[in-house]
Amino acid sequence: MKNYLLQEYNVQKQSGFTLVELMITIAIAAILMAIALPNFSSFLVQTRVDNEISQLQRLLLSARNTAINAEQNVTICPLNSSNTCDDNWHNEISVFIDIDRDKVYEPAADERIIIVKGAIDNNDKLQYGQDSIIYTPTGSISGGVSASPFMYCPKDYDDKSRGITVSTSGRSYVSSDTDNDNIDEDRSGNEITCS
Ligand SMILES: [Ca+2]
Ligand SMILES: [Ca+2]
Repeated sequence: MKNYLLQEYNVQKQSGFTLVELMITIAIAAILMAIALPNFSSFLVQTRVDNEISQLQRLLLSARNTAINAEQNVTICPLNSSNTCDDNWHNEISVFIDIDRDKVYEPAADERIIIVKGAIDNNDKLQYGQDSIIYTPTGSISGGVSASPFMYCPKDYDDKSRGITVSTSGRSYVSSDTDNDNIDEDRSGNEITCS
């Protein structure tokens, strides 16, 4: 009898998880997933926005540097199917030497493409108040800049929106969270929000 009890005890000891232990494990895993998943998606969105903003900043810098170094007018804009600037900034954005500053890319007139950035995520927004920015050989802007900055707003995460302000001197400034509330402001202190 004593041996039998001991044997039964051993069997139970060896069986690994009891049902209660298993349920607790699953419950903890479920809680961890519930905490981790939204953080993970938010991290992915943040990465996407940061990546797009740095690509756009690189595009603006290349446009300005090319204008200065090549001593040519350089236009940055989304080109439509007739190689003309339009304001669909969520599409591919091109930087090209625009000798006659007419916001039309004309390879036949020796104009050439410098760099192109791919279209953004379909559900996100990228807005700017003008259809183009034209850099002159001095590095400054011809034809003015939009009063509001470039604004990149990811779908469902408005607070993760970021922007770039281009000044008429040709310099550009990436937005930052100047008042530490986890939302980016432009240089004038206005929060970045798309319309
Ligand atoms: Ca042209
Ligand atoms: Ca802020």
